[in-house]
Amino acid sequence: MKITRSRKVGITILAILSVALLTFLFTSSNMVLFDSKGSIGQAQSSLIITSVLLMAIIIVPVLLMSVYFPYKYRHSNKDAEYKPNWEHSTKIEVIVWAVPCLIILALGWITYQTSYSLDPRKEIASEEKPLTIQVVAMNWKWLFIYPEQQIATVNEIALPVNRPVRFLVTSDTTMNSFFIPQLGSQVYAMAGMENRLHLMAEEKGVYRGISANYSGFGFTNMKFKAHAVDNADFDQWVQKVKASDKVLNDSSYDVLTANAKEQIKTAHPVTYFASVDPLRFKDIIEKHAGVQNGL
Ligand SMILES: [Cu+2]
Repeated sequence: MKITRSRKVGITILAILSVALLTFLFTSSNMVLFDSKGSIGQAQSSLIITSVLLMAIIIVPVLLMSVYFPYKYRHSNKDAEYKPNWEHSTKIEVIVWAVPCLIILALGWITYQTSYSLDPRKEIASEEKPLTIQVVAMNWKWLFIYPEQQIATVNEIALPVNRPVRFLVTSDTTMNSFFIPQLGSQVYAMAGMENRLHLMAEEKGVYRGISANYSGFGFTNMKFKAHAVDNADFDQWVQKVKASDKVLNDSSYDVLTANAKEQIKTAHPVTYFASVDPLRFKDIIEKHAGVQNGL
């Protein structure tokens, strides 16, 4: 078969476009997963890179050969060796079995190690005592309770840098996923149960928080900001929240549950609650506990 000239031009353009797209994707500053500001996130991005490079040991030569061999042994190339009866090469067999086996062993070992070392439930080793933040996914906003500080917020958190944070995550609605991409792992927020996630910010900054699991009409408004600040600024932020004239009690919680439809159009504004009942988080989980047990 002869490749027509116009087809050649088409293939060339396609190749150039793909390379351009890849270059754009890899240089765009929006690759937050590879621009991690947290200890967990850094370990995860290097895990992704290591795995891709390991797999590239096979993929890259195969891609090159799949272009090179058809080209070299094309019908019109009279110089290429022609061996219609050739059927076995021990050398090739050894390479095509040994290399992938070694790669799978390496990948398996790395995955085995990191599924323990990066377990979201595992506490981050640090001299600082972890800060606890209880996270509640609601329709369609995030409620955060700081049990030690006795405060609560909607759609905003602050956390001290270089201090581990223990997130206790649940949902008062359908399943969501709590995710601050620049700090690391996401974890599911599910009604009737508490999931745990340990993260630590290592650099000051404002990080985007999202739900990574589609949860209905107002999903797009389930966004929050995580402010990683130094200790003094964190205390100041707590004081700012404590100065609010709102408190989180049964009636204000009911308002949060009831105004869900408004969040289909607009995001719930950042809200501070100066106090919160200590058992609020437990009550939210227990409200749904029967559902989990199939009752
Ligand atoms: Cu689950």
